[in-house]
Amino acid sequence: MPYNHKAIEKKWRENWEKNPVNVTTNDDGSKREKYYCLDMFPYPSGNGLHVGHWRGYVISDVWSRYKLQQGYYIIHPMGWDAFGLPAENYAIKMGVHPSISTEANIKNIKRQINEIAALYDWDREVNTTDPNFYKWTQWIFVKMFKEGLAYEKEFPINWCPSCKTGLANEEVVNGKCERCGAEVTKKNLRQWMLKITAYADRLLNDLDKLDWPEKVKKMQTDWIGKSYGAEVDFPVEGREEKITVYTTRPDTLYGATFMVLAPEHELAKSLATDETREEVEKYIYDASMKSNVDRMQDKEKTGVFTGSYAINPLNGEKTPIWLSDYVLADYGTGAIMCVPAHDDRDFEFATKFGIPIIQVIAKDGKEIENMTEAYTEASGTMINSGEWNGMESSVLKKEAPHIIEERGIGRATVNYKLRDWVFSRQRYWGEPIPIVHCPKCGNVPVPEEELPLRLPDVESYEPTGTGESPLAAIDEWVNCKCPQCGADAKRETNTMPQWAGSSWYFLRYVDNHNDKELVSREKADAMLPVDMYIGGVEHAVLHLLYSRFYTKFLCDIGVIDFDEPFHKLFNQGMITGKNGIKMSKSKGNVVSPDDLVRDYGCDSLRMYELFVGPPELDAEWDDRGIDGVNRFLKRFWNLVMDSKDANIEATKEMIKERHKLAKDITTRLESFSLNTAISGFMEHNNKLIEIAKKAGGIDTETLSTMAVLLSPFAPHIAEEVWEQLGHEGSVFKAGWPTYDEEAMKDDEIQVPVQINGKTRAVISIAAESSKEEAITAGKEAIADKLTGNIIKEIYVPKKIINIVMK
Ligand code: ANZ
Ligand code: ZN
Repeated sequence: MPYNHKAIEKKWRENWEKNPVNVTTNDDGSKREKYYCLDMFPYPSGNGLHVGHWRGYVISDVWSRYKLQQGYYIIHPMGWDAFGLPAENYAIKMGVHPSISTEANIKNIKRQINEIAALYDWDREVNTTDPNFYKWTQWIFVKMFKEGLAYEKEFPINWCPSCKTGLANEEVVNGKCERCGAEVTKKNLRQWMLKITAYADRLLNDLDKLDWPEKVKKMQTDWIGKSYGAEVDFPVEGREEKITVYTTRPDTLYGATFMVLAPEHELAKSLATDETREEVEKYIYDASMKSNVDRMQDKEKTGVFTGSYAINPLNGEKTPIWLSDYVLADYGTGAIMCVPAHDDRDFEFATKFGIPIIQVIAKDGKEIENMTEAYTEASGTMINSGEWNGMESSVLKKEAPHIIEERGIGRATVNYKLRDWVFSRQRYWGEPIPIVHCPKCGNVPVPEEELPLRLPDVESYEPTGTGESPLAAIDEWVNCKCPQCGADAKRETNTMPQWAGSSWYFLRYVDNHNDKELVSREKADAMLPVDMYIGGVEHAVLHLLYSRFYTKFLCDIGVIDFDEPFHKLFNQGMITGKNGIKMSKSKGNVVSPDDLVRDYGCDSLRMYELFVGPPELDAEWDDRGIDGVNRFLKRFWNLVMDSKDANIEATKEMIKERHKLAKDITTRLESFSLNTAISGFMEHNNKLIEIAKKAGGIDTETLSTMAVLLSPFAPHIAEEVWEQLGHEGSVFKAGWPTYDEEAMKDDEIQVPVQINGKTRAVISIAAESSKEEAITAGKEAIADKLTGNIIKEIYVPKKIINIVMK
C-alpha cells in the first residue's frame, strides 16, 4: 500500500474532530500540569495566509504537541486582532464596512489555519472587535482612568497625513508611518495618554525574570532608556527666569560654551531680541512641521541665535542661547547645555556657527591642539575646569550631580527615554474610549456596568482629517447625559489604538465566555501566565512592552496574581521569496500553502516549514525542497509497510538505533533546533532502511517509537502508522519516549594493527566501524611507526588492520 497523504489526512482529520487528542483542561481530575503555548494572533487581512505565516504556527504546534506527549494539558488558543488600521484601510479600499470585510476575512483565514492541523482549541477563540471582548478592553481603560493612569493632554503628536490619524512614537519608523509609509508630521491635538512611564522601573528590572532572547531584552532596555544625570539651572541675563537643562554629563559643565533650546521651549519666542525676532519665529514655525525622527537624523544642523545669554552657574561665563531642532521638546527639559569638545552634535553645531570649543577632558592630561572631532570618551583627566582640574572624569561624572545639588544650582536626576503612550486614534474602527465630557464634572468614565460602550454604525467611516474621529459626526451618539450629574454631556469620539486589545487578549483565552469578569481568578491562577509565546521579532518593543505594562497593572488591581505575561519568548525568522525579498502580494512572490497541501500533504508541508532553516533565522523559500521531506515520509511509510507483518525480533542494532533516534530528536527539540530534528529523522530512517535490508525488516517497537517521535511534526502519518502497527487509541496518548545511554553504546572489539603483516598494536574499536573509521583509529595507534610511504591500507572487518609500507 503506497503512502496516500490525501486519504490518511482526511481520515485523521475526521477522527480528531470526533475524538480530540488535546486535553484542554484539567477538569477530568487528571493531575496533568498546564502548558500554555501562544501564537501572536493575526490581523485578519484580506490577503489570507502564505507559507511564511505557516512557519510560526507550525513551530508553535510542534511545541504544543511535544508538550502534550510529555504529559501536560495544553492551552493553545487562536483569535483575531481585528480592530485597527489594516482592517479599516482594507475595508475602505474595498468599499465595505469593516465589520463585514473583517468577518469574511476571519472565515477565510480560519479555514486556512485549519489546514495546518494545529491543536487550536476554537472554543477559546477571541476577537478583539466582539463587544463581549472589547467590553473588557474598555473596562481596563476605566480602571486606569480611576487610578490616574489614563489622562488627557493637548500635545504635538505624530500625525500621519495619509492615514489621517495620530501615531505613537513606536509606530513611526524612520520618520515614516509604519502602516502606509507616508512621511509623518506633527499636529497639536487633544490626546488620551496612558502613563506607562509610571511602570518604567518595573518594566526594566523585571526583564531579568524572563526567558527571552537577549536581543529583545536589549531592545526593551534601550527603549526604556534609563539614564542618570543632572538638571542644572542657568540664570538668563537680564531676566528673572532660569533655564533648566538636562545633562548626563555634568562633569563637562566648564566646557559648556553655548546653550540650545528646542524650538517649542516655552521661553523660545521670548528670548528673541528686536534684531533676531523675525528669524527666530520663522525657525520655530519650520520646526513644527517636522517629525521627531526626522529631527534626530544625521543631517546638517540648523539653528538660530536668539540674541539672549545665559550664565553658567559654575563659572559665571556668558553663554549664548540658540534654538535648534536637534533638541527635542519632549525629552529632558527641552533645553541643553552644549559642550562641543565632547559631544558630536554640539561639535558639528559649534563648528558650523563659529562658537568656541573648550576641551575639559584630556586623555593623558594633554590638550588637543586643533580639534577635528569631539572627544567623546568619558575617561581622562579634567582640564580647564577650575577646582575640578586633575580629577578623573569618570569619577567626577558620578559625583558631579551631587556637587551640583549641594551648590544649589541644580539636582541629580534619573531620566527615561520612555514616554507616556499616546492612546487615542481619530479613526472609526477601534474601541470607543468610554469617557463622557461633562461641562460640570469634567471627564467622567462610563459606569462599568454600562460597558460595553458599543461602536455605533456610521455612514461614512473614512477618516475626516480634521483631527476628529468619524464618530464625532453622529449627533445621537455623541450627545448623552453625564453619568454623574445627569447634565447634557458629550461622548469622547476618539477610539483606542490597535494595541489596546492585543495588550491583554492572552488573559481572556482562558475564560473567554465569562460575562462577569475579565477572567476569573480561579482560572487565571490555574492556567496563566503564558509559558511559551511565539511570533515575529517585529513586535519586540511595541506589543510586548504594552502587554507587560497591562499585565503589571492588572496584577496591581488584583485581577491576576502575576506581573509578567510571557515566561518564554521565541521569535521565528521570516520566510522570504527568492533573494530574500519579503513575501507580499504587491511583490507578486507569495507562495500559497493550499497547492502544496494538495500535492504533498499537510504533513510534508509542516515538515518542510521547519526544514528550510534554523527557526530563528530568515529563510528563503524554495518549493522544490518539499520533495525531500515528502520522499522521507514515503520511505518511512514503506519501511513500516514492509515490516509490520514480518514479525521481526529486535536486534541489538535496532535497539541501539531506537535509543539514538529518541535522544537525537529530544535533544534537538529541547534546543529548538527544529530543522536539524527533521534531518535527524532522515538520517535515522536511512540507517533503519539499511538495517532492514539485512534483517528483513524492523521490529514494531522501534517503528512505533519513530511514530511517536514523529507525531508532533507529522501528526497524520504518525497516527496512521501507529494504527497500522496494531496500537489501540491515538498516538498522542503514547507519551514521549525515553532513551537509555547504555543501550546506545556500540559493541567494542579488539583488533590487531599490523605494518606489513607484523602486529604492532591491538586497539579496541566499535564493532560496526566502517573501513575508514577502523583505519583512522589503527593509524593513530601506531603513528610514530608510520615513517615510510603507505602503499595500501587493508581492513578485514572485525579481524585485522594492515598497513602496507615501503
Ligand atoms: C551636556 C553633554 C556633554 C551631553 C557631553 C552629552 C555629552 P541620553 O543619554 O540619551 O539621555 N540632551 C538632553 N536633552 C535633550 C533633548 N531634549 N534633545 C536632544 N538632546 C538632549 O542623552 C542625554 C544627553 O543628550 C544630555 O547630556 C544632553 O547633552 C542631550 F559631552 O549635556 B548632554
Ligand atoms: Zn456631570
